[in-house]
Amino acid sequence: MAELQAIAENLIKGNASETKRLSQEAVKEGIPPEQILNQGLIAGMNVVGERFKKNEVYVPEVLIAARAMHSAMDVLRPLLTSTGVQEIGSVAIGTVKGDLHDIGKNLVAMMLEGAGFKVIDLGIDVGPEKFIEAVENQKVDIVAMSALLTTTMPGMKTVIESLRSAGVRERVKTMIGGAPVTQQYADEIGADGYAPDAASAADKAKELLGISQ
Ligand code: B1M
Repeated sequence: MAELQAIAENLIKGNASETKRLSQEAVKEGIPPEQILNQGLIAGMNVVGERFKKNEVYVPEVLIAARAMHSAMDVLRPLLTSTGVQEIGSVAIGTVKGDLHDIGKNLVAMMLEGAGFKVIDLGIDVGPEKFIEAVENQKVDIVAMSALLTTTMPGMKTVIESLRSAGVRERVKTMIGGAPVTQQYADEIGADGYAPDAASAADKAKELLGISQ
C-alpha cells in the first residue's frame, strides 16, 4: 500500500513531522492501526536496523528514525489502547540494566494496555532492585523484561534470581522478549513466558494469568 510505504520511507529518512502526518492520514483513511504499525513504522525501522548493521548509517541517524517512530506512535497509542475494558491484571515492564532500547518495550506496554492490563512502566536501564521494589510495593502479577542486546540479555536471568533471593519470585509470573531473545533462552533462565512480538506478548500475559483469550 503506497501510504504505508511512504510512512516507512519518511521514518527511514528521520522525517518525524511527515511520518506523524502520514500516520494521521492513514488512520483517517481507515487503515487499521496495527497495519500502520507493522507495515509502515516497524517495516521502516527494520530497514534502518539493516543499514545500521552494515555501517551504512550510524547512531545519530538511528536516533532520528527512533524519534520519528515515537512521534507516529503518539498517533497510534490511543487507538491501540482504547478498549475500555476492565483491568485484567497488572504488569511491571522495563528494559533491563545497561540497555537503552525502548521502542519495542513501549509497543509491548501499549498492547498490554490495549488488552486490559494495568501497566507500570519502569523505563529503560532497569536493574533488579527496581523490579523487586515494584513487586513489593505495588500489586504486580507479571514482571515483563525487554532486552535488545546480546550483552544485556543475562540481565533477565539476574532479575529472576534476584526476585528469588528477595523471596518474591513465587508472587509473580515473569516474561521476556526482545529481538535476540528466544523461547529456548526463556526456558534456560526459568522465565515463565516468552513472546516474539508485541501482539503475542499480550496473549502470553493473559495465558500466564489463566485468562481465556
Ligand atoms: Co541499537 N542495536 N544499539 N540502538 N538498535 C540493535 C538492537 C542492533 C540489532 C543493531 C544491529 O546491529 N543490527 C544491535 C544489537 C546487536 C546485538 O546485541 N545482537 C544494536 C547495537 C549494537 C546498539 C549499540 C551497542 C550501538 C553502539 O552504540 N555501538 C547501542 C547500545 C545502547 C544501549 O542500549 N546501551 C545502540 C543504541 C541504539 C539507539 C539508542 C541509537 C537506538 C535506540 C533508541 C530507542 O530505543 N529509543 C537503537 C535502535 C533504534 C536499534 C534498532 C535499529 C531498532 C530497534 C527497534 O526499536 N526496533 C536495532 C536493529 C533492529 O532491531 N532491527 C538495534 C523496532 C522495535 C519495534 O522492535 O525492539 O525488536 P524490537 O521489539 C519487538 C520485539 O523484539 C518484541 O516486540 C516488539 C514489537 O513487536 N519485544 C518483546 C520487545 N520487547 C519485548 C518484551 C516482551 C515480549 C516481546 O515481553 C516482556
